[in-house]
Amino acid sequence: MSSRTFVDRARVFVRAGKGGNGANSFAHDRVGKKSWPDGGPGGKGGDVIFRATPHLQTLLDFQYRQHFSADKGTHGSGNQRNGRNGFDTVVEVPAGTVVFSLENGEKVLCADLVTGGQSACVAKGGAGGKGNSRNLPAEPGQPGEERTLLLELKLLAEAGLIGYPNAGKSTLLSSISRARPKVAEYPFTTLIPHLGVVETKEQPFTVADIPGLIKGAHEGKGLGDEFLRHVERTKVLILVLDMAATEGRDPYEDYRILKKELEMYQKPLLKRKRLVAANKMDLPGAKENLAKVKRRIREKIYPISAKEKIGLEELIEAIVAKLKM
Ligand SMILES: Nc1nc2c(ncn2[C@@H]2O[C@H](COP(=O)(O)OP(=O)(O)OP(=O)(O)O)[C@@H](O)[C@H]2O)c(=O)[nH]1
Ligand SMILES: [Mg+2]
Repeated sequence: MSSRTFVDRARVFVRAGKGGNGANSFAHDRVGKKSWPDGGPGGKGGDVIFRATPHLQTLLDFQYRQHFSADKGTHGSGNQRNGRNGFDTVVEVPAGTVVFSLENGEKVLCADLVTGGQSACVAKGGAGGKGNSRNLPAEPGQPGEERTLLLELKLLAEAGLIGYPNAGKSTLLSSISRARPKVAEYPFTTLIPHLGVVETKEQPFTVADIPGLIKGAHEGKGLGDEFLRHVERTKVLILVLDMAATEGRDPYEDYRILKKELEMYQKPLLKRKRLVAANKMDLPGAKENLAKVKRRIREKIYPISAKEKIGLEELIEAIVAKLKM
């Protein structure tokens, strides 16, 4: 997917159907001497329903269509006949879409549609009005709910790659899966998240490669940190360090800053199961740096070369083990 077709935010307007009016009707006997009320109730207005589908990966369609409304209920009629209920409008959204409604400028969580098939009513159709058959005046149908909704897509991956730009995240994803994100020797090559499936005999799993993080990302530096939302749902994070320090930074400092940025984005991300991958071990200086870093980091570190495909099996095994925990 290109950065033009991957869209992970949208604003839409939904309006449910109005309920049909209750009928104001009178029945008469044959000779026309007696009459009695017999108005039936109006039908209920249709709901607007959002349903998650695994077949969509982007909110792109909502750039072209933002208004969704449901059918109205029809009016009741004489002889106590009910109006017909309005048809619901079902809108498909990608699995992983979080729906917020905007109420007085505040974002209120409305639904979290995580798995395919899951659905939520985002605007309820108005009730039909009662007819006059109860010896009370007929009532009009109620209006359907109307809302402004904000949609946010959070990708569903089991593992997420976190690292500085150029650390080799996209190279790693392409070495362990069939995904082919762009790889280049300049920072911020990856602008949108990419997903790949790692086919292991035991347990295939999905990995998300996201844009690089830098110091101050939580203040908007670099590409900012908002794409971290795509790893919010992962079970394991893989911190990818450039152990050869090809850009002159200290790999231990990178580790510290990445953790800090995770914490600043959302504290629980720091508690997420995690692995450290020391990348670019094929380059000079990497071994020495690894030895230094090992003295300062208590976590187990997996030395790899994403480019030369070294150490990847051990890393994959470790990810599977964490996923099973
Ligand atoms: N020698 C060597 N080079 C690597 C290795 N992994 C990645 N590279 C190189 O490092 C550069 C950056 O790789 P990418 O995979 O694009 O890095 P990234 O982390 O995805 O970068 P952003 O998308 O900018 O965040 C490319 O020139 C890769 O060829 C490795 O294990 N060894
Ligand atoms: Mg990349």
